[in-house]
Amino acid sequence: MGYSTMRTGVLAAGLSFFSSAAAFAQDKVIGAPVDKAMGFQPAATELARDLQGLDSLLLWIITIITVFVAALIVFVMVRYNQRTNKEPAKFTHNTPLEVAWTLVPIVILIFIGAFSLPVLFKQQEIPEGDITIKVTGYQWYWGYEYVDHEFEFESFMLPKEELADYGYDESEYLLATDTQVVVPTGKTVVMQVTAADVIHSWTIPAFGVKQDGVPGRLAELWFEVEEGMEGIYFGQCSELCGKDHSYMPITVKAVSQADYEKWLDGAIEEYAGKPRELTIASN
Ligand SMILES: [Cu+2]
Repeated sequence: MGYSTMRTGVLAAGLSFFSSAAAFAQDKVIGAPVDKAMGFQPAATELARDLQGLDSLLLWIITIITVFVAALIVFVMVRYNQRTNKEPAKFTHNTPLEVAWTLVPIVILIFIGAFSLPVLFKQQEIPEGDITIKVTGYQWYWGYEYVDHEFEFESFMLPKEELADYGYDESEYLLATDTQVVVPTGKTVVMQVTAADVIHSWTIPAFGVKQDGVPGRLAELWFEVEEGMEGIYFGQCSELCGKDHSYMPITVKAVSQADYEKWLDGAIEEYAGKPRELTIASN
């Protein structure tokens, strides 16, 4: 086999791989950072919506307190400066005032806690998952294991020149990976997060999840992408883990249940996993 035929063979193999990858091109990118934007990425899960709601509630409370304190300072500066208030008051205590400025912050903190603790517990109480995926952080890439089907694959950042081959835009450099974590919408996904060398952190901002992967430990997070939110979501390793920390992004692709099963069958074949049990016309 001459060089050119060998090259053609490699190209053909590459192309057949890309032909499945090229289908990415139509996928809508939902969870990605936007240049100069300040808000959150669109919330794709209930958890993310809760977090964003809590954030705006806190922003209101912070704003009201800041404006109130600033107004008090300005009032004191104007009303009680040396010129307008020649004879300063001599008292040192005011019991009602002291009781008030102790009680009011307590009430504010209890109010905040009443909203923030349920959000925290919802994240931390891991429900029974429809799908379990174990994610392992390595220096510097991610490994994913679909535990129910006993197959695993790795996920590397795409170099600039390969983005187009996978259907990604130039602007998705540093975010897009060669393989994607594919999950169905409307299903509970439990991610078991760990690491093999140093501490990494797995996150998808649009899902409102982030979890450190610590070597020797298995932590969990969960999410359920809402139906109608099918698309691509990006995240990045969020725990400084060495030289290429900025080059181990995360790509999750949320698809419909039917597309998920199609992908799953292909992945089981490609990565030699355990076939899924076929449910006969039960749904
Ligand atoms: Cu890292």
